[in-house]
Amino acid sequence: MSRLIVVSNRLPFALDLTSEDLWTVTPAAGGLVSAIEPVLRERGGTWIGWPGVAGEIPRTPLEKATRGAGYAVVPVSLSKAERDEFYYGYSNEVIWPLFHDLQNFCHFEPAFWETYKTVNERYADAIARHCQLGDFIWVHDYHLMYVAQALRARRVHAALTFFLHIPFPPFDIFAKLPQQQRLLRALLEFDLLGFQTRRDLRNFLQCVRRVLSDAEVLPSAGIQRIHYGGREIRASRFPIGIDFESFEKGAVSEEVAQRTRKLRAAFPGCQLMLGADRLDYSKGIPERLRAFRDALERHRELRGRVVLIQNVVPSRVEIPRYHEFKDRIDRLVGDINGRFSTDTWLPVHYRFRSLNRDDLLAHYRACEIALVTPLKDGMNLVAKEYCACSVDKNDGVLILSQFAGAAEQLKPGAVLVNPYDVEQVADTILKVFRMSAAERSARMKRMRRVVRDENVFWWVDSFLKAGSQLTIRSARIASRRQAKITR
Ligand code: GDG
Repeated sequence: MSRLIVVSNRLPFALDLTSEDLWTVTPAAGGLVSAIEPVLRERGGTWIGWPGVAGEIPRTPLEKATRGAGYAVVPVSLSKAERDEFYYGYSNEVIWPLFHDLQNFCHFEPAFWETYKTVNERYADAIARHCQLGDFIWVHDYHLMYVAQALRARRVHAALTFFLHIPFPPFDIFAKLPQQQRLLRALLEFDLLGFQTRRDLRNFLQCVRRVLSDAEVLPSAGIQRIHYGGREIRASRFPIGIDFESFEKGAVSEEVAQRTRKLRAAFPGCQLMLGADRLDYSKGIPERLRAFRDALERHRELRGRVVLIQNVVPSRVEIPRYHEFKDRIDRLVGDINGRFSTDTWLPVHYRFRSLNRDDLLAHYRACEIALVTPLKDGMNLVAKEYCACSVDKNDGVLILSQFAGAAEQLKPGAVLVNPYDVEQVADTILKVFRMSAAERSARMKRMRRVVRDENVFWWVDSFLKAGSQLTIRSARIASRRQAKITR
């Protein structure tokens, strides 16, 4: 079995210097970490990434953070200017909004691209220093799309694989990117490219066809093949999953059961509806709040009988747009509670912080309805985690955005909505509020089956299977090359 080298922008924790000159270690929240951590913990390997602190990386806190992890950690450092232009700039003010179809939110600053390349080169250096013949090198996500090109320039000929966690946009939107050609050429330096859904794979292939006249997409039923620069690149869909068993086990634990009972008891006679997201404009939080407001306005039977628990995990607050976005959420929550609350009922319970795992699981288990309504999402793991934790008679109902990658797998059980259609979402809230226990259970059973079968280990196995032949082949070629040189 090859050694697994995972490369992602962030490590699974963040180091932070407090005002008292003390270092704190916070587990990173977010989909990528939730998915990769259990895999590396189980099979070992190396994780290369940035520990979230600009400037020099403090050795002792880093060692403390990684002790007992079950895998090796290789930190990559970023200066403040690099963090601003690579992470906040190109990654999160160009690629993130564009790939979520929100081109008006993009800040196309040419200097961002230069820093993006420089930082990708630093990751490439870290990989080149740590990888050995036969390693399975797996680069993750939109921050590191230039890494393979940087590695090829460093004469690394190993097989390189890449997975995109966010959506890939359709050509009409991708074409707005000033570096569209350079980015696609860089991506085609990988040997295997993985996407979340059929939609993303189709968009990517369409962009390759339209933007690169020297690339050829071969018609194929399974894994797609692209001929480019005398090489063959493979691309396919690998929908990411969750560690189903650990969520289900966690949800039935005594600790979580107790918190679940407490949460339910706090809202007698009400159905609980959950929103749990990172602070991000792609997650559709204001649209969801407007839909809830509309539901309370038009459907009086919901008043006093439904509560929306909206938890938002702070994220990227240094970017002004995220700050403004949080203000919008605060105002909407204030408006709804100001208009509809009574002496005994508050319609929205809103928190702006990260829940600990047991609390998060208790929320999943306690809430009869989950509102997962991103404007666009690569997958959305919250939707899957909610299903895994719906352990009481399969009684949870999932209202899911048709634009979340998860909709492709969960559509037989979820109630799909267009998150932009406030009235439709409002009517759907009423519909699921009235939904019979039998229908809820039948829908949830279907979803739980998919989430259980297509879990995170299945995802990793299918990706590794698709990539391992390439790794073995390139290791053989490299050792032949080495033998020739020594002869
Ligand atoms: C990216 C893509 C894709 C949420 N609230 C709390 C908390 N969470 C955890 C959830 C979940 C994760 O955060 C969020 O994952 P998502 O998948 O929903 O979203 P992104 O962070 O945007 O992830 C996404 C994913 O990568 C994986 O490929 O699905 O489309 O955008 O795991 O559990 N965790 C804790 N407290 C909270 O309050 N501890």
